Amino acid sequence: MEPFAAALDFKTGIIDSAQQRLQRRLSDMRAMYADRDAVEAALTRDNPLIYEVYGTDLPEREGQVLYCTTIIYPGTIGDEYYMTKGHFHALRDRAEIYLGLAGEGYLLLATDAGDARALKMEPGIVTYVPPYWAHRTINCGDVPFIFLAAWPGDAGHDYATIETMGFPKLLVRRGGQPTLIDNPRYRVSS
Ligand code: M6P
Ligand code: ZN
Repeated sequence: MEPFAAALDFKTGIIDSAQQRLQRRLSDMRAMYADRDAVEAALTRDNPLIYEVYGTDLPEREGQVLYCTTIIYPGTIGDEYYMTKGHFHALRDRAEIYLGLAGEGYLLLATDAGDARALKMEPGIVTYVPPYWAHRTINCGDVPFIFLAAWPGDAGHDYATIETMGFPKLLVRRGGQPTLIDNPRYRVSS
């Protein structure tokens, strides 16, 4: 492989040489929101774009470091903020780092045993996802929340566990403030 450089625009999250890796709309992640009535009501109006990911085409194998930017748009479904699907790594002992670039949000983490943490993210904050922790990012602000992520090339994404179990905690807007509450659907199969 040849070494390479890329330009990352901190304001938009776009990496000049990178492709758009994915775009997720509400219909792609309806099982992720706790308030199913709010999901269905929102989908009768439109199908909002929740987040986009830009990344470079690197081999997904041991020894590589993959990286991408994520742009989560502002909004809520019911009172739950727009967020990523969230995942464990398929190889559970693989870690990840995030760097906040624009906007504000939270990194929500959880273990299989039901432990949960929420870390505030904003420009210049680096957060660390240790091995064995599932992770999801959430936009709690009024502008796009943008961050850079880097993780081992062989980590892989396990979405199915989160799709069926959910996270132990939810971040919701209460009195205009981001508030962490217990997830009433945790471990209840969707
Ligand atoms: C971060 C990284 C990516 C991930 C993306 C979107 O940028 O963790 O690996 O794909 O967020 O999150 P998700 O895959 O959970 O939808
Ligand atoms: Zn990850």
